[in-house]
Amino acid sequence: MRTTVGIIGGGPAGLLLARLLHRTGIDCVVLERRTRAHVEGRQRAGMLEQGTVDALRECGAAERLDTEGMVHHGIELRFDRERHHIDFPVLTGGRTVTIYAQTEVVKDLVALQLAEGPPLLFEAEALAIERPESENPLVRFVHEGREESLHCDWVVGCDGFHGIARGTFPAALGRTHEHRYPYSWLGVLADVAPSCEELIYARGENGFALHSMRSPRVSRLYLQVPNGTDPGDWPDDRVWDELDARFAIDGDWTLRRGPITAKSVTGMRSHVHEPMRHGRLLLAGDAAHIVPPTGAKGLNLAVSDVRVMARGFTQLHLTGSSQLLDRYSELCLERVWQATRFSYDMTRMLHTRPDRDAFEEHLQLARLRRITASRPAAAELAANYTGLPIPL
Ligand code: RFL
Ligand code: PHB
Repeated sequence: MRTTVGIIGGGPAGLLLARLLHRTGIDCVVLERRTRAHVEGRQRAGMLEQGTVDALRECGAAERLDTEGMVHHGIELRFDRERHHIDFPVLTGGRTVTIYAQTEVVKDLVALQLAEGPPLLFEAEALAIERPESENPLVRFVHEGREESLHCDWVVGCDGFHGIARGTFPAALGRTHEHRYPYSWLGVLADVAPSCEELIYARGENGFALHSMRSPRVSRLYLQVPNGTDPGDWPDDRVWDELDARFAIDGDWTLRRGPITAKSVTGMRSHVHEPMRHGRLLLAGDAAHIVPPTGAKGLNLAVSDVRVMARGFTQLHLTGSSQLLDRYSELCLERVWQATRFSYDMTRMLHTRPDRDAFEEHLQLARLRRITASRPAAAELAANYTGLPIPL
């Protein structure tokens, strides 16, 4: 097989890149090691920045998003039994975010790609990337039990945190920065209408809790739990009781309870790999960087990476200039580090460390009070949450 751009990974990054390239007439092939059902069912992100929504719209992938996505004008911060609204349009000059599950973004992109191309192979696992420094790199992969080669002009690793692309960078040329957090998230899906119109980020006495949603009938909730927690130790009543305690305010508010349909625990880390390009191999999304989910940035960063990359490939295709592609890593990393900083700050401000002390707790509350009392401080949060500009 031969193609211009070989894409490893059919998550949001790989699928959107394929769509953007296809729209400008650049041929590509996507290799995805899992089944379609698995990729479409993976329960993950839910918050799309305005720029992410715009990108999906521009490539004709927002028909369902535009009818089913829930536009949010802010978030609520809860601490000290008080609730505070952060108004995004007022603080950012009109920006909003949209709640639309990653599962749905992926379903929409898969359906378009299977209908219109370019080729998307499921159960096609990339084993190795060869000659990334040359002008004709190749991907060796297994599909339907047969080993095959995909000859490319370029290879893009959109293969997530556990993929093979990042490991292909020579150790001496790459650098990894990592931070691990001493807590995890227990995430649940519940068949019950959301208890609020906006997302609630709560700093409770026993730790963080987040109220999100998937639809007018399905709630998505998260609880900070210790690393190594077994979801089996959290029967439904315990989950609801703890959520109740962490969201508690002085005043009227009720958390609606309903049947829990899924429960899982996710560890939290920050991870950045520099650079994001080596020869003709480029990385995008979780393959290059991971942020803790508190800032809701992971999927949005994956989208901004591939937007920059698609611009670069388009420039090369139309003008023969590789100027943008040559700056790909530098352009993306600027925004990646800003999102890494924001996600780290949000996480540290809202979670309780196992080695908590009174000094740290006072600082957390002082940060939260500053945000709710000072318009510039709130505007800074709103600008980061709704998404910093893409350097294009
Ligand atoms: P993905 O989604 O991991 O996709 C990578 C794909 O590559 C495939 N693959 C291979 N294919 C072929 N050959 C190989 N050798 C391969 N190795 C791997 C995998 O099967 C997979 O299909 O990465 P991508 O595309 O970069 O997308 C990134 C996002 O999925 C991720 O950043 C977000 O889900 C993070 N995230 C959130 N991001 C947001 O922007 N907003 C949120 O609200 C948000 N909430 C979350 C989140 C992530 C969470 N978890 C579970 C980590 C909430 C949670 C709980
Ligand atoms: C989600 O809806 O899954 C979600 C929303 C916001 C976050 C993290 C996860 O910060």
